[in-house]
Amino acid sequence: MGRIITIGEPMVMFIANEEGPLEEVYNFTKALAGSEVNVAIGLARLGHKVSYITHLGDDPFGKYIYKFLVNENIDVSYIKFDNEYPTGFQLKSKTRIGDPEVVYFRKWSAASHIQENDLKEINFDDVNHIHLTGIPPALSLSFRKTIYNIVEKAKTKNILISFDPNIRKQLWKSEEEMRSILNDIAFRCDIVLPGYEERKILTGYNELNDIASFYLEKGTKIVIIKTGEKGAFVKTPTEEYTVSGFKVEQIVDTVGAGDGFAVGVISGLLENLSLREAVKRGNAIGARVIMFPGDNDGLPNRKNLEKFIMTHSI
Ligand code: CKP
Ligand code: MG
Repeated sequence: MGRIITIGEPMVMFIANEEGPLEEVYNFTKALAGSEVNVAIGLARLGHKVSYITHLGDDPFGKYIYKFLVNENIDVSYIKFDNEYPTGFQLKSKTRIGDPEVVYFRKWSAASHIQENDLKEINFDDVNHIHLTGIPPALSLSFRKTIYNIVEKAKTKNILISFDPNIRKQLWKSEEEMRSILNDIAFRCDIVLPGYEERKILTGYNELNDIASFYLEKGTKIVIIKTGEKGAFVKTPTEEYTVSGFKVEQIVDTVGAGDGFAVGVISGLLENLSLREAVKRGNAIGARVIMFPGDNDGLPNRKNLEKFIMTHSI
């Protein structure tokens, strides 16, 4: 099945137990957040070998995250503890309508101090897939350079790279900078996975076909646009189609759906499923994730994935 590498910033997350503005909430549940770490967890639960690269503060948050990842069977040998900078954290509100409010406390975090030098120790020899997102390039210049460096390394070794632009406007200096960096990285990657809300901001286009062509014309090989409950739209230089979504009885929390989707696509491709079947699995995992309050607690093991596909197909 091969080995996967992903890199990012994990955070402790406090999920509000009560609805309403975050400043009025008294009770929170502690959990783990971070787009790339969610993907690592999902892939490991399906039995894949995943190495996760990050820096953690030498503090209780960092230790909690480290233990969480060890328990999930993720390779933590490239994780470094930093005794100068802390582990970041975030708050997430509880809501019945739309997306929850997310507030970060991550400026100057240990992970934002990741630098190109950190890649020197990494063994890329048996790596088949690298998954990246648009969050690390927003966190610091050194992390941005590290992402460019990993893309270059992957290219010289013919490793497939997937990229989820994951727009987080509050982390960028300007929308213009965000757009140009995220698209520049996307053009260098093999698979790009934009979200429905992200499409217009990144490409200026509204139509799925135009958005996909925007990336394909610049070198991306596969574009998969997530379209929420409608499923996903896929375009490659030779074909284009829609893959329908899954039934969701009750939306509990929308965060993490995109990461669940990436888990399905990546694991499917590594297991030699057709692209269509891999996207179908992505839709299933994304749908399951939003039925849970945390960002990764809905990521299934193999048995739960099979069960979900059987019971929730439309
Ligand atoms: O796009 P998604 O809802 O799948 O991403 C969720 C993650 O890393 C979440 O866990 C959060 O901590 C973050 O994205 C972020 O930095 O916003
Ligand atoms: Mg996303």
